[in-house]
Amino acid sequence: MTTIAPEMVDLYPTRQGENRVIPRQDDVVQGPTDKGPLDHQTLESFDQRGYLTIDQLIDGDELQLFRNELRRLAEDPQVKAERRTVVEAASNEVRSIFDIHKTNDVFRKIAHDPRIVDRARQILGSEVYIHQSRINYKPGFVGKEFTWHSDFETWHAEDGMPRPRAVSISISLTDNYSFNGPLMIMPGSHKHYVCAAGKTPENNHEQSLIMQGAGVPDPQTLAEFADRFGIDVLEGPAGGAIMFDSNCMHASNGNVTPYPRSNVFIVYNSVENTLEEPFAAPKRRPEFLASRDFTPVGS
Ligand code: 6CS
Ligand code: FE
Repeated sequence: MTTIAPEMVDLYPTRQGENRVIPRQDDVVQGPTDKGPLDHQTLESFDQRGYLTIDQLIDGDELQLFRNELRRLAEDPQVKAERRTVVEAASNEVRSIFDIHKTNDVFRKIAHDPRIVDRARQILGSEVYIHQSRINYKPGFVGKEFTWHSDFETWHAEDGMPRPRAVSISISLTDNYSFNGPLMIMPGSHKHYVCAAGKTPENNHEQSLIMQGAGVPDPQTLAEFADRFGIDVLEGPAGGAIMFDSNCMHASNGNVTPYPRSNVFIVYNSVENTLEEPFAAPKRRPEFLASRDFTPVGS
């Protein structure tokens, strides 16, 4: 009997033609409303808006520990020279450091913290593993923007993530003001998937992590989305966190103020949604961007 490799069915085709918008084909909340830290109302809001906020997830001492670690890493020339460290184009200041849940004890601990993982399990309705982690610095004066995009569109096209059954958390390590480049989300946009135009260049991540090109929706689609969904600006004090669906349309402006906007960003993917081969890219991205260790957190 011949076994046929399971067809890679592409439910979310992108970077294969013109821009078009299709409906999301997966439920947003896949877990139970009566088992887990999130109550029915919070889950309902997450389903509708695509995100939820957690006030003061980390307290003063933990926050200071993270900030000290953030500074130590940014000043370590060895870390700066690694491939998983991305620097700002003009200033050469550190923009992001990836894979911190695997390489750093301080951030490994928070990535496995039940206060986060239990929320992710409940939203995704399964055990979860960590797809990606990063610290974003967005330094004062020179922190550049992250243009509008859906993370899932990139993870589908370039990492082979089949469905949008992943959730990210952004933990603020500095105060997020309206003026220093806070996260912006179009609430409700996660229920629509933008099939982007264009093709994924070879080694796209070497460029996209500084300024994303492939996968960014066209201005007309973004304008229609902004008119339809509005734009929420996620201001809030350091220590707070935002959990958002992998397909939310989101962005953040550059930072010309003296006040950095730093955060820890961790992505939890369902163990029932593990990576296949890239759906629209010449080859896989490095594992510091897309882990292929699907071991469930906490096992
Ligand atoms: O390419 C990625 O995986 C990363 N890019 C952005 C702008 N957000 C998600 C993710 O960290
Ligand atoms: Fe993103």
